[in-house]
This record gives sequence, structure tokens and C-alpha cells, in this order.
Amino acid sequence: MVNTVATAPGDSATIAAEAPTDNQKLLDFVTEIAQLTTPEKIHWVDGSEQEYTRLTDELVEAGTLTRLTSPDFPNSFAAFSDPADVARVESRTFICSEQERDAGFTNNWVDPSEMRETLSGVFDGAMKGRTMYVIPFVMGHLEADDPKFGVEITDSAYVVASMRIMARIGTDVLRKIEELDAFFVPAVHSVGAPLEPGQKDVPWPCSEEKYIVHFPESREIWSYGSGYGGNALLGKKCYALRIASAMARDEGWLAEHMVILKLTSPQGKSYHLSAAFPSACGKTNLALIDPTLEGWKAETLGDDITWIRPGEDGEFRAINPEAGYFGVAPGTGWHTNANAMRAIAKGNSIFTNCALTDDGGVWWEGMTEETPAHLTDWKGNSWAPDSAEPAAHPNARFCTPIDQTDMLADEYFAPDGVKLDAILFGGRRKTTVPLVTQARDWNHGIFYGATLSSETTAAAEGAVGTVRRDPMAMLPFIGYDAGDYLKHWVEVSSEADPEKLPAIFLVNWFRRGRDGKIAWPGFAENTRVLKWIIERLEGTAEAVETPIGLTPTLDALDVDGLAITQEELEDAITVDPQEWKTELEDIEQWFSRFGDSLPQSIQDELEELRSRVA
Ligand code: GTP
Ligand code: SPV
Ligand code: MN
Repeated sequence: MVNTVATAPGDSATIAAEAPTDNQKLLDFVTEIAQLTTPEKIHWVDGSEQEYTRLTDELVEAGTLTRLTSPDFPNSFAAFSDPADVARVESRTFICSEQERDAGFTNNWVDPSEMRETLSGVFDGAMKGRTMYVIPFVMGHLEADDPKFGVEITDSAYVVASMRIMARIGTDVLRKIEELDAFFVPAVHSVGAPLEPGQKDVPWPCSEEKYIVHFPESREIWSYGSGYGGNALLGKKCYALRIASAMARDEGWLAEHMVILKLTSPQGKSYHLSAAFPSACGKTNLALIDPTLEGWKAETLGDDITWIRPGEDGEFRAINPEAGYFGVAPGTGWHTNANAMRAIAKGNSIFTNCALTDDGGVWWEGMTEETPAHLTDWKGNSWAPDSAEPAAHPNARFCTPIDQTDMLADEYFAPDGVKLDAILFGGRRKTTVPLVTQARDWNHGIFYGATLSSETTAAAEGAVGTVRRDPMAMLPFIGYDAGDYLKHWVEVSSEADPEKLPAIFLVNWFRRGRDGKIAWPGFAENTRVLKWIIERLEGTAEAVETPIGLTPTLDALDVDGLAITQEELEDAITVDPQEWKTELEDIEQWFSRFGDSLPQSIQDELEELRSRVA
């Protein structure tokens, strides 16, 4: 164990002597956290395969991971969380800006000095009896003009193994931090379950008390008590969205909850779209779409997070800062998302809260059309198709390297990304919001984003199915004031060439028809909507003006060969002014919450909508 300091750490001389770096900032950070959390050992993560093998072996030994023995899941593992640690905890997520006003009404705010005091209490001795891992990582490309570094300190080997899939980590990153003497975001994570001498560990240590804390001004992250996903893999939502959105505001770019998709038409012309949908509302499915229309080709660049920078020629350029998928498992299947299934089938994955099959594989609702006769559910109970509860938790996830995707676009590897041609905003709405609408112009498109709404899902704790406003699908991820965030969208675009700004669309795959069922077949058939969008960019598709924007005429949407009735199609695409009157009231109420931080141009869009609906 070359990288593990065996002596009880604490004094800076010992840490420095045994560390694989002489970068003083990093040594100071590690020393400070070691002294606070008093781990038994320190391990500097190099990101190698040998290290991964050793860590996963240890996790199997500890009972945290189950090695999958089915040949369908090579080199893969299943993890089962504590039943109370299954999703992001928005009520325990904090933005601790100096001024309360700068956190805005969408965030929980605590005074930073008060929070620091609380954190020094909860982190005091938090890693006792555990190994403290130090993970150097970069979000985005190591070769980027301005690489965005982080160092996560964690006492969870599951987090290390997952971070190795989700981000670029290890020695290469460390060397680059040293070479540039670069700034890195210090990110501290503890499961919050110190071990007394002789105390036996549990498979999924965590704490009832949870804190997911961000200091946007000093760009710090502190996470305590959870081992799950966005709470613990700190490069993801905490860094690449909350902290990065604050960086982006200061530096003139955008950090967004979006997929990036490259589409090539039968004429061989390529376009890049990004799409912002709230958690568990279809990003991964869209990112990995298998087009159902002859001659269309889709390639993916990313499924969850997009960083957008105004390029030198006035265009918007997009990159995916991540290296893996942390995708919703239920509903991902050979008949809905074969590209995801093919990536998963290559192995090297960690599955969390899925069910186990009797032959040593994993299963979840929707994976196959046939349900296995017997499973072990995510809680470890024997399960049969007539069991009352689902076999996999609704927020069960697969964690898989993105470079295992057959349809990965070459441009994924390009540090300067791709030029964006269109941005889609979407949500999960049973009513009101039609299948697809085009914004009249950029500012109207920002209004779509500002008023985006969706029914809540299992991706976060709390009730499922209630409609909430979710600006740009970033409600839980904006690291500062939401009105300032919208203002930043307005300002950042003022620097771009207006001719080159992406066109903006609003989509809803989930609207119910008069029979109460989802009217649009969705999934791969969303190709038909994408085709209309591209044809709008090319100026060849027909649209009608409605009070809320431009929608396809009934025959502009290519439904050739699609099993959909005329009624269902109408239910999916019509704009009902009555529904929009109700919607307007809700939007007005939503906007009133911004106080005076709502940009005037967005307020103006509301007035315009009001007059159009009336
Ligand atoms: P996060 O990873 O939480 O950010 O989620 P996501 O936005 O990537 O969502 P994902 O693509 O994983 O989809 C979540 C759920 O929505 C799954 O259960 C899918 O089956 C379902 N879903 C995705 N696309 C469609 C669609 O076009 N139509 C319908 N009806 N359901 C869909
Ligand atoms: C989401 O909730 O939007 C996710 C999963 O992508 S998590 O990593 O838990 O944030
Ligand atoms: Mn997400």
C-alpha cells in the first residue's frame, strides 16, 4: 500500500513526508482535515486500476459491495444503501454566502461563521477508525484552458470507487495541480460514522444528521452524514453545478443541469442540442436516444451536466465536465434505452439499490419486458413479482464510465466542446405544457427556463408528484440568488453574436391525454420532436403561433409509422388557453418570490404572455 500512511496522522511533518506531493496548499488542506477528523490512515488516491481493484476487494470484504458473478455484468458490483440514505437531501443542503440575500429564496442559508462552527463540531473526530482518502480530480478536461480542479477528502471507499467512474481523478490530475500551482476546490466528505476501537463497521455507514454545505465565495464544499450520489460524489452536483454556477457567474459562463446531444440529419448535417430537465425527468434517456427515423444519427456528449462558454466567434460552446453516468436505473431497459444497456453490459459499473438476480446479476423495474420469477430486493429481502414493493428503489442508480458508450461523440474528448444550436427546457407535467413549443426569441426562451416546472420525483427526499417551479431545472443546484442567476443568463447572452445564439424550445414528454394516460409515446420516439426542432433551425418545418410560442402544425410533426391516434396527438400538442390562465397565476406567484432580483426583461415576457393569453 504505497500510498497509505500507516501511522496515525495528524502532525504536518509526517503527512508531508509520506505524501506523494510537495504542493503546500494541498498539504495544508490535508493536514487541517486530518487534525480535525482524526482518521486512522491517510490514502492518497492515484486513480490506478490496481488501486480500484484493491478498494473494491476491500469493499466486498466489508459487505458494502456485492461482486456480480453473472457474465452479463463483468467487473461490476452492487451496493445497497442504508434505507434512509437513498437520495439527495435538499432540506439539508445549504448555501452559506456572506449575505443571506446572495443565497436567494431557493436555497437554505446559514451564516457562514455559524455554519463553520457547526461543521467543526460535527467533523471533529468524524473519521475516527477510518481511512481518509484524498482524491485529486478535475471537472472537465485536464487540457482545458482553465482546468477546474478539486480535491475531495472522504472516508468512504465507495465514494472513491464511484468518483473514479464519474470524474477524471488521480496522479495525472495531481501533477497538473502541482505544475500550475492551481487553485482547487477543497471538498470534504464524511459519512459521519466514526468507529471506536474494536467496533464493527456496517455495510453502509452514514448518519441521521446530514449537512451538504457550500461556501460559494471561498468555493468550498463540506458534506456530512450521507454516502449517496449527489450528496457524496462532490464533483457532481456540489462542484459542477452549485460551486461552478457561482464561478460561472463571476467568470462569464454557465454551469447547467443539461445533456449534450449531437444529431445528424439524413442530409449529413450535424447539430448540437442541450436539454435541461429536472432530476429523473428524462435527460439520460434523451442523451442516449436511438433515433427511430430512417437516416437520423444521434451521438452523445453527456447526460447530466453541461458547462457552456461563449466562444471566440460569438457562439455558445458546451462541454460535459463529467466522465461517467450516475443514471436512474428503473425504466432503463433494452426496449427504452438500449444504448445505456450496451454501455452497462461492458461492465466496470457500480449499481446502487438495484435488485439482485439469483444468477448474480442486477435487475430493476423496466430493465426487461419479463420480470424474473425471483429476486433479492434492494433491502435484501426475498422478492417475487407479486411482492407489494418494487424490487429496486425508484432512485436506484447505475454508475458507468461514459467512454463505454458506443454512440459517444468524438467531440466529447474535445476540451473546447461543441457549438450549441438549440437548448431544450423540459419537465414532467400531466397538463398544460404541450409536447413542444419554440420560443419566439432568446429572451422568450429564458422565460421558458425561468418558469420551467415539473412534478417532483424520487431523485430527492420528499413527496413525489407535486408540481414545483424549477428554473432551468436548476432549482436545487443554483449556488446563489435565483434572480441573479436569471440575470446572468440575460447578460451572458448579450456577449454572444445574436445570430449564433441557440434557439430555445420547451418540451414535455409526460402530458396526459383525455384517457388519463401519457399521450406521447416518448423515449426513442422523441426523435420525431428532435426532427421538427432541427427543421425549425433549418427553416423548413411549419409552426403555428400560439399564446405561448410556436407549436408544430398537426402535420408538421413526422408521425409516420407511429402508433398514436389523432386524439392522442392533439392531446399532446395543443395549447389550452384555459389551462394557461391558471398557469399564469402560478407563474405570477412564483415571480413574486424573487422580489426585485427578477430581471425586467423576464418580467416583460410575463406581461406579454398575459396579453396573449387574454
Ligand atoms: P437524473 O439523473 O436524476 O438527473 O435524471 P434524468 O433526467 O437523467 O432522467 P432519466 O433519463 O434517467 O429518466 C428518468 C425516468 O423518466 C425514467 O424512469 C424513465 O423511464 C422516464 N422517462 C425518460 N424519458 C421518458 C419519455 O420520453 N417518456 C416517458 N413517459 N418517460 C420517460
Ligand atoms: C440528480 O438528482 O439530478 C442526479 C442524481 O443526477 S445525484 O447524483 O444524486 O444528484
Ligand atoms: Mn441530474
